[in-house]
Amino acid sequence: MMAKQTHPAIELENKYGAHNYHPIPVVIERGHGIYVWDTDGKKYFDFLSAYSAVNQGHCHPKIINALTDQARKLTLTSRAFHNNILGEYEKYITNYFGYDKVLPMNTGVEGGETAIKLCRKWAYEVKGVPTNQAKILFVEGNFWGRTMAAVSSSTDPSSFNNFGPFMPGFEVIPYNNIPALEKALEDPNVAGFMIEPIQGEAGVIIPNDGYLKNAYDLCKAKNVLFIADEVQTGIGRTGKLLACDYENVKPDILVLGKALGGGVLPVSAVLCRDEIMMTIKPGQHGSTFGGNPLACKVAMAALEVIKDENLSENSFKMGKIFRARLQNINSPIIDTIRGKGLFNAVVIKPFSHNKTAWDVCLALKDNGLLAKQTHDHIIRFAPPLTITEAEINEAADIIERTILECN
Ligand code: IF1
Repeated sequence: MMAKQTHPAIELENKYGAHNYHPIPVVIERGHGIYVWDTDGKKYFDFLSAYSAVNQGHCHPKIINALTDQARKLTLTSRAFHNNILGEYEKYITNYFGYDKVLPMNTGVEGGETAIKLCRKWAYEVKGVPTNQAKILFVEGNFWGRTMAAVSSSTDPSSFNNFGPFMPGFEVIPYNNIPALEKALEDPNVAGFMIEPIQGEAGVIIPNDGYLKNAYDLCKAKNVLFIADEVQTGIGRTGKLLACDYENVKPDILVLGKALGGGVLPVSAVLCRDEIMMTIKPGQHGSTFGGNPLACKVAMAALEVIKDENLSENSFKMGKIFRARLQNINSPIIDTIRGKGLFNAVVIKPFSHNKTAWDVCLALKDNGLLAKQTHDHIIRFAPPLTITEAEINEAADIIERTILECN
């Protein structure tokens, strides 16, 4: 049997690129809608959606047209000057989500960093916390990016190990644990509580019904800002526009990213009321590309697609069908199935028949479906929200066949 040749593209990555990822061995060349094709022309269901950054599907025509039309006119002015697009976008997105103002950034983690800076500034200048004493609460299993502040709040050694020293003023409490939050909120210097409404990287961890509302109410009672990191759960992924909508919780600070860029550009946004946002004065925060006219046009198209194509509702409906199909798979290697909308995960019994989630993902790839494991034994399944009932059933057939083959 000929040894499998390493694809030239992978050889180049291995030789010239940092080894900071361990990708599934597939080389994608084209994407459209819920599908991607490799360099041999093999077609795959994309069941990762670039970690929920491609909710609208690959190369959505409306989004691509917005990108190319604007790219021919004006792409970047910096914020040293005004442009004719930013104000229109700021009005659009603040009305879309119901907030006074938006601070536009680029990546999700920049959104998180911006939220923390706003929270600290508000703590000192509005709440009256003594300078440099503000504390921000995070929860175990959180993931909000790879910057030093983000890894300073992490409980995952692969995120923080040997990257110290870490950012002070952060405290980590158990997720989905109201008594732990109550206790932490006894400290008058707590300024904010930042959480993912459903934890993504931790493996689609869904808190108990009522947790978000209870946590929000406890924060309100203590004049602490409730900061929702909806970078991955937002923009329709969980079957509502925002995961916080399931409990009618309106975060004091909302962080968006990923699918806000329609799968074509990094676009993030931090939304909040004037009392918080106006604590940052000219020259105190920003970014070269934040709010650039190209990103603004793409983001407006990305949000229009979510609304015009009812993708949050479709996510809800298709998610129910998908989980029902998974629950029907009679396999000894499936431990748990969980999810909301099209944000789902299958927990593989650790080391069942010495099959790991990685092995299952390799077999899924061979059968025409791309997914990626997280934490060794959890496989996330998150297709673009445009998927139809026929397509979700076809994909479920592949997943069922593959899991039964792995038994
Ligand atoms: C990687 C994980 C997911 C996020 C939430 C903020 C950010 C992310 C809830 C930061 C980013 C990405 C990062 C990417 C892979 C992916 C990921 F596996 F790393 F953890 F989705 F779960 N808040 N998540 O999930 O956004 O700065 O990346 O734009 O680092 O490999 P970003």
